[in-house]
Amino acid sequence: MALLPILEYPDPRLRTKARPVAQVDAAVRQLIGDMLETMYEAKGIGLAATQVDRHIQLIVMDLSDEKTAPRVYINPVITPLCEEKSPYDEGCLSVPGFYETVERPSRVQISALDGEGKTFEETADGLLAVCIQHEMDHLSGKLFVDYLSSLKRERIKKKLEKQHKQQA
Ligand code: QAP
Ligand code: CO
Repeated sequence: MALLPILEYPDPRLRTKARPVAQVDAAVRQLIGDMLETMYEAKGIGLAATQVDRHIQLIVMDLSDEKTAPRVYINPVITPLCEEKSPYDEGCLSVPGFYETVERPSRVQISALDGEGKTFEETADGLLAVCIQHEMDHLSGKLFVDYLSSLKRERIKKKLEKQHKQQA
């Protein structure tokens, strides 16, 4: 297993649209392991392949307190199950240090392949519903900052660009 570098906003590679996974083979399984390790090390609860510059439809997540419940979603499809939206203070490993409220449908149906390539379905609400929608946005090149006012988004962009320059 290996730690992978995480792309940070406003890196244009975060705007790439992910392709579907054709086959859950050894290379995909390797990437799943590396992404889980990377997510745990960064103290994240969710990570999309886009964030580690791999443009395939793959998401890893672990919402458990003890970090003992890894979840894998390949080629996920979601359908909202209600009109009602709920607010949540979201963050992102690609937008470190910033948290803002985003509203999304409160209940969704998820259909995906698991880490073995087997189809599964589940109904999500609460944090799982927020997280799967946030991570699926990454697969289509979208970030939570896109839901904010342009003023807030520009402020975040400038602060991160400044940090990146100081790191370089
Ligand atoms: C997406 O986000 C998410 O700024 C996953 O300094 C977030 O794992 C879904 C993180 C909230 C639902 C609700 C962010 C770690 C982790 C930071 C994350 C940071 C360190 C974010
Ligand atoms: Co994110």
